[in-house]
Amino acid sequence: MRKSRTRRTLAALGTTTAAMGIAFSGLMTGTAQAAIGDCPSNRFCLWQHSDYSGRGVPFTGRANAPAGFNDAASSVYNNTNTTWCIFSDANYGGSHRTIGPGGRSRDLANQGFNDVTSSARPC
Ligand SMILES: [Ca+2]
Repeated sequence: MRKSRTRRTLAALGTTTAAMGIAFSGLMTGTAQAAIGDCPSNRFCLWQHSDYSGRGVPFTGRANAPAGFNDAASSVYNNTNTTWCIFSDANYGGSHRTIGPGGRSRDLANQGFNDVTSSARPC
C-alpha cells in the first residue's frame, strides 16, 4: 500500500517537472527505503548509495547531475529501452560508463565509477 502511494507521488512529480522542461523528473521519495523498484518506467535512475539506496534521481533525458548530486552516484538502474552513458564531467565530458537497456549496477565501485558521475544521457 505504501509503495503504490509513493509511485503515484513520483508520477505526479514527473509530470510537473516535465512541464517545466527539466530533464530529470524529480527526486524519488522515501530515501531510507529507496529501492530499485522506485525507478519509474522509462527513467534512468541514479542513487546516492550502493544497493539503490539513499537519495535517488530519475532522469528523463540528458542532464547534468542536479544540485547536491554531483560526484555522488553509487548505484544505477537503466529502466529504459535505450543505452545510457554516465560521465565523469558535466556536459557529457571526461570518462564514461555505458549501461544498456534494463542494465544496472548495484555498486558503481565495481566499474571504478563510485561518486564520479556529473552528467548522463542516452548514448
Ligand atoms: Ca555515493
